[in-house]
Amino acid sequence: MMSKKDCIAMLLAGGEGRRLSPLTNNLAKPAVPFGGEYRIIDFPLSNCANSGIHTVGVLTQYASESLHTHIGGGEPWGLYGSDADGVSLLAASPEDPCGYLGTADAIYKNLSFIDDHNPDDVLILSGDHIYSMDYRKLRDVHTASGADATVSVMEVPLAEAHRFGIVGVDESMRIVNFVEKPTKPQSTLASMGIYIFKWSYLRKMLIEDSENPKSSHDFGKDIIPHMLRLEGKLYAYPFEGYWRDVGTVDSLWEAHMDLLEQDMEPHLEPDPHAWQTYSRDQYMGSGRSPISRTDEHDSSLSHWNNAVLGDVQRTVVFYGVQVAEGSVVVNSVLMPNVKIGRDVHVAYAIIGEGAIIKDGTRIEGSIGKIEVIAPHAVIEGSAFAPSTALNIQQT
Ligand code: ADQ
Ligand code: ADP
Repeated sequence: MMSKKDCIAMLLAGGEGRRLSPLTNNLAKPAVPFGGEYRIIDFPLSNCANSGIHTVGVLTQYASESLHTHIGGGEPWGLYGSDADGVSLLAASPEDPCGYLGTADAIYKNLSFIDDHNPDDVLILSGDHIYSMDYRKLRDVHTASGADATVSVMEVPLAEAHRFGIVGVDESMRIVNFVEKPTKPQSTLASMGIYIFKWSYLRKMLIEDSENPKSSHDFGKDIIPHMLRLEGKLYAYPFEGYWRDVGTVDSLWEAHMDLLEQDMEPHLEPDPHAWQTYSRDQYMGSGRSPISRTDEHDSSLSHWNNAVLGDVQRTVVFYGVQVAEGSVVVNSVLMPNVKIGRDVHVAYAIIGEGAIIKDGTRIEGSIGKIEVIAPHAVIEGSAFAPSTALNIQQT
């Protein structure tokens, strides 16, 4: 056994990401590009680094190579070093035909990894959230209340509440009820899917869950409701910063548009000097400047090494992007190395990494129905019609 740890993090990154399709056709959801120079998983990994959590297990399964390549030895986040510290990639065993059955099963199948570190507490994180959070504050509240588990929560719009686990609390913030993704939500206080558990308690819950043939082995569907049935000490921690689950195309687009709102409160990185978001591309010294707001194009974010000759407005432009003359791009996201020809019109769309949009193409989505172009697709035609009607060649 290695030396005893106060707290380690387990980062769930194995979901298939069907709701982000086609961006996740060959890519794990946490490896999807975000914000001009990052991948989604850079946010929880940077939060660990900034919160002094140096031992992180990353549970991968679907399209795991894309994540393994990105994370490597954890160097960009400073999460490397001795055997006891750093990032460990914990892929579902290829010999196991079932793989990780659910989020709780993924942790259960790595009991011995956690036991080796012998932590007091285990932080369970998701690979598809954009936020900056100091996990030390969550842990302080968890320790002070003596809880078995503490769930980070925040208010969400009523129209979105059905996408989340919805919690009810008493005046001491103890959780008294929890419904996973209710069809008719009774409240708007949502679980962020970020939990801290006493390891001795979680260990017991996971073993019980593994023995239950009716369980789907998921934290939201099974573990949290089971804890409440057993009257476990489950508390809520109200988070007040910026946080978004970007598991759907619309929420991924909205989080990009949030980046363009300079005055929005709360903002993603309140103090960029105190809180750094790290990424492999920066670490590799790609020669790219940090993302910056372009003056001439109203409220767009862009890298200097793009060739943007067309009119690009309210759009996040990743590196290596080309937009030829006569083209208009508004309210959109152009992922790395997108090439847009002449006289193209793009609105309310996410254009996947390396896609080629030929001269004269029109791609137009709307709020609530964002158009998505698959990575490396070659597109010509009109997207007033559904995207399936486009002439799409996969390269
Ligand atoms: P969801 O977001 O639906 O709800 P889900 O996407 O299933 O949760 O899982 C969260 C994370 O676990 C994702 O990063 C995903 O990639 C990963 N994951 C999924 N299945 C996995 C598996 N078999 N092995 C490894 N990793 C896996 C959860 C909670 C809700 C809460 C929302 C907040 O269940 O209660 O409101 O998060 O976003
Ligand atoms: P995805 O659902 O995009 O494939 P994950 O693989 O991470 O992403 O799985 C998330 C969980 O949410 C799965 O258990 C899936 O069954 C469930 N789910 C899928 N679509 C929806 C939806 N529209 N609303 C709520 N939950 C969903």
